[in-house]
Amino acid sequence: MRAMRLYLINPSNPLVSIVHVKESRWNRYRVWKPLGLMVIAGLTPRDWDVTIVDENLGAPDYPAMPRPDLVGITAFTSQANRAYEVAAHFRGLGVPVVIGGIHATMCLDEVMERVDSVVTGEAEGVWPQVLDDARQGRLKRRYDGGLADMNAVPLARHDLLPRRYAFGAVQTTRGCPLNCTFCSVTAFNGAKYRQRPIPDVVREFQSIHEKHVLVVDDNLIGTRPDHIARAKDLFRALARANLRKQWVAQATINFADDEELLTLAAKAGCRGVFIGFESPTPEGLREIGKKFNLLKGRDFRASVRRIQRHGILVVGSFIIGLDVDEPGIGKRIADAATEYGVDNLNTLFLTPLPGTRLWDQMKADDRLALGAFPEDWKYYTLTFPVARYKHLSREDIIEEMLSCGRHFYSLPRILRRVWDNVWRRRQPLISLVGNLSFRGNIRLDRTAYADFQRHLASRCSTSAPSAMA
Ligand code: B12
Ligand code: SF4
Repeated sequence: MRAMRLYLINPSNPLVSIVHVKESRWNRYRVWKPLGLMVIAGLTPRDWDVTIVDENLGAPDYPAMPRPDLVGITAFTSQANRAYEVAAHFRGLGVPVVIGGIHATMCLDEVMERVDSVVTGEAEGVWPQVLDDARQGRLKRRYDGGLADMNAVPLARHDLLPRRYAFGAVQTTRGCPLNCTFCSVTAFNGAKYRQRPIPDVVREFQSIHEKHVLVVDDNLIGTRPDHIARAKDLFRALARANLRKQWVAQATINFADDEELLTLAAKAGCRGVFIGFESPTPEGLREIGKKFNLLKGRDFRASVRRIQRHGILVVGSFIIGLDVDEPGIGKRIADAATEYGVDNLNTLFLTPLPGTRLWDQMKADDRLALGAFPEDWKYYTLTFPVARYKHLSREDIIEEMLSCGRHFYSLPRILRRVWDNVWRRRQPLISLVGNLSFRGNIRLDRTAYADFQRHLASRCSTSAPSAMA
């Protein structure tokens, strides 16, 4: 049997500033590996000749590449347009195209019209069948992987990507019970927190050549005591394996509540954590359903300090554009993040993503300001105001976002943070790089917003009001 050739493609989204590596060299540290495709490659029998194409590293010359027998495309919502362009190119050559991932799952009908076959949900349970069917020329229109058995998650093929990334990537758990209104994770990966066997995770870490690794889990430590116990076991195993890796992860603020957990995480190589604070006000937290942050008596500053004392940097994430947000919210977020003492701040526009509770609500209330799909999906990056916000017009909310960046990333505030890290011997260099990278992006964001506004002005549909109030 001749080897079948498979291309697995991660489409770019030209509007996402984090992929503009050329404009800002700091952005090298913010381009991450397409782990989903590396897992699909890990599920693919070795008699297939697999190439992973990450368009974030530069547009490939597809016509100059050998003709594949099958193309698999992944896509977040924001990548859907480019995914369709790539699909059209290969279908034009008579090559069957399969698409999978979150957008395909949430917007099945739209996707079905543009590809030969769709895999919804997690692919572990169905991908071997897809390949067999493709080999026999009898691909079905749809396969549904549902939720995978975590024992069936293969080692991702870390060997298939070039060594140009700053970070490797690994996943240890899936699913989240918290189901925040704006987030797709519970809808896609389920409410049950599922964990991979620890030996698999250690082996996968060992196969990653980068020194720095992103643990992509949405919440590495989970929510319940048994989840925390598992996280501790994982950290002990990673420390025992003596990997000499430094990694960053996402967690909820309860990471700070257990000294033993923090000690073990640091010993295992944890150097940074992304924490979703989401809103500086209890009303905001209630609006989006982030119950964990509402815990009575929670002192965010003390929690952040406790994490940092273990040599772990904290990146705080906030959302702008909630119904409770009024003019002044940008500065308010910057001040709250400064008061909490986070090392970096990442603020995003409230964005209704398909499949979320927020999407259902905003769609029902006719609050999608950019609703010409699939064309408009490229703006669903959380870096453009795509909805109608209650108290902020489009111009207002952009100004609030810029004001937030200006306040948090003012040079005096950056220097104070970096000095604090020098003083406490806490990775001052990484802190400086991170702060300058975010500061550098403010200029790019300003240009992107101007283009966005021009684009909307040139569209007749912009006659609709841009804010509710
Ligand atoms: C790591 C990550 C990133 C990395 C991206 C790395 C990369 N290129 O993949 C970074 C930080 C760059 C990133 C950026 C963004 N992200 Co992000 N990200 C994640 C995160 C936390 C993990 C993704 C991951 O690696 N999962 C592990 C792999 C194994 O799972 P998977 O990709 O889902 O793949 C499985 C299936 O989907 C399926 N599958 C996937 N692709 C394919 C392809 C084929 C052919 C087949 C058959 C099957 C298949 O099989 C795989 C195995 O089961 C997810 C949350 C999550 N739980 O998924 C959010 C998530 C995907 N991100 C999200 C968003 C919104 C974004 C941004 C738009 C905004 C932002 N700033 O966060 C940007 C946009 C980037 C862009 N290019 O346009 C949303 C997407 C929602 C949506 N509808 O699109 C998610 C779900 C988070 C959320 N809170 O809702 N992200
Ligand atoms: S935002 Fe975080 S805590 Fe909330 S549902 Fe998504 S993954 Fe879970």
